[in-house]
Amino acid sequence: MRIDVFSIFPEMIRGFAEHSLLGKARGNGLVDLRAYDLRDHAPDRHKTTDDAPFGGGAGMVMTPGPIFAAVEAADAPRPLLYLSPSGRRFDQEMAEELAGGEGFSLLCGRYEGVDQRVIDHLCDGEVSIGDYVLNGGEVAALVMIEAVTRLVPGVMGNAESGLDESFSSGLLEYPHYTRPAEFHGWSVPAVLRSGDHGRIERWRRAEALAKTLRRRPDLIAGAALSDQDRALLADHGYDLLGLPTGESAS
Ligand code: JCQ
Repeated sequence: MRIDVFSIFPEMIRGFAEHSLLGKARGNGLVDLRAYDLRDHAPDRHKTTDDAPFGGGAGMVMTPGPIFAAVEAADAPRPLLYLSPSGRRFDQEMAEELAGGEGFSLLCGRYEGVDQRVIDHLCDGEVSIGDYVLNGGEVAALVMIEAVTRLVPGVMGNAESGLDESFSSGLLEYPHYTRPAEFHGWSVPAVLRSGDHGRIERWRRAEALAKTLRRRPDLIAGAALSDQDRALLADHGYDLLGLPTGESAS
């Protein structure tokens, strides 16, 4: 998988890649991550990549010339996605789509963002990682790179640990415990030490369902609950509004 990133701070991308699981994946040849410096395509000796906005106002806007030149010189893989708070929300489904492809590219803006003609005539889409404002697209690009590359077979240390996690089922994760069985007076739920794998599986599913109902009821719509799930929730003291109905059965 090839990922090209266009930024005036390419060292942010390179540094992260070195100090993450991505380092190994790149060594394996599984991920080919390339970070380009937009300043290399600036027209002047001051390496200017921004200018004042037409129409006036505060802040600076990234000029289209260096961005078009950098993307064309790299022959960047498509889709080329621009990171900004105005984009389509990045989620696990988009990560899975990108992980299933041969590659993609990310454009990171700074200041007030890029000239609109870059978005309209060079990029294939605009993506947001959430409803907050960052100083530039680099951190958002790193979030996308990590979420996508960990889905590429062979990238994670443990190939299986990526599969059973939060969101692959459409639900939040069940709680995890390890030794010691009692810590500062807090015990691990007895069911997990029972050795009854059927009961453990049902308990975990019930916990995941109940937690999702309580914290993220919006996710339940897309999770396709079975009749067994409904029964499990009722058994564990929850109705479909996420409210406990009484005493919980373990
Ligand atoms: C990405 N969610 C937030 C890009 C303009 C300051 O205005 C801009 C900031 C950016 C950086 O990206 C984000 C972002 N997803 O802030 C364009």
